[in-house]
Amino acid sequence: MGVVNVTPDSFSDGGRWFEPGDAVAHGHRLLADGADLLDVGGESTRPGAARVPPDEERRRVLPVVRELVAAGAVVSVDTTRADVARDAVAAGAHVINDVSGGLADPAMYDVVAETGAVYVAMHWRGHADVMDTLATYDDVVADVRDELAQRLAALEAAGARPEQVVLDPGLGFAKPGSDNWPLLAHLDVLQSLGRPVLVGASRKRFLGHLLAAPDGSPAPPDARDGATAAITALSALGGAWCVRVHDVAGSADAVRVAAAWTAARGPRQDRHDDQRRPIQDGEHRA
Ligand code: PMM
Repeated sequence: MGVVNVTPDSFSDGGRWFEPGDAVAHGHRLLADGADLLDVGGESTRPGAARVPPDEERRRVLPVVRELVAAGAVVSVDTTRADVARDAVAAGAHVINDVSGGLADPAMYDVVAETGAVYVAMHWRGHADVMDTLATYDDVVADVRDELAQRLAALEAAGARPEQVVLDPGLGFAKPGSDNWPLLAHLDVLQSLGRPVLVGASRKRFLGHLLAAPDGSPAPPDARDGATAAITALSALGGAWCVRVHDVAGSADAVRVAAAWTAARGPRQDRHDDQRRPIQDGEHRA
């Protein structure tokens, strides 16, 4: 999933594709780089960000969704607002990507049920202005799993089909740096809920801290793409359904590496078994 942020203030690429024409051109570049899905968002979720009025969010995302869909792209809309999600699906979006998992807008699950769109339910505890104060966990992996299980149950209660739902641990959302690694290392725990998992690690703060300079200053967002691609490879090996990234080319390569790696494991095991089997009469072994 390639990120198309139509915002003036997203943390890593704010303002670069704020004009609809620039956003559409960026979407085309991401498709050429190997994206299967384009995620169009009009509201920054960076820590501390203020909310965008609904009409402004609509004005930002709908023309871009419409144009990319018309060009044949599979598009998701990154929104926490039910009305924006409904309008984006009417404009051709296939996926609703809701970083609040439905907690920001009580009408969201009705839109999911009524449209039948794929719905990404991300783990979330509060809007960007307060999320850093809500980051207390007993066991971050078990707590995120349990809170996502509640979202899944609430979606079903609202009439959505479980097959519509993709789950996301919400890396960096109400999660300090150290809490992100156990979530990545235990994707299987989220997968135990029976739904595909999406990973959104791209260029996030915890990678800036991992790659900090000797004086402790975090690596800037655009210096985090190598680490992002490494997480893509590991997520693919861990069974993730999708990664949401800014630099699609690096992650598409990482997915190819993971696929080649996985493909090489099975036959090698067979060959070992084959080598251990006693030679039969008339058999030649390489
Ligand atoms: N992260 C951001 C925005 N949208 N959606 C999902 N499903 N998962 C995420 O982790 C996620 C998201 C924040 O990153 P950005 O400001 O670069 O878009």
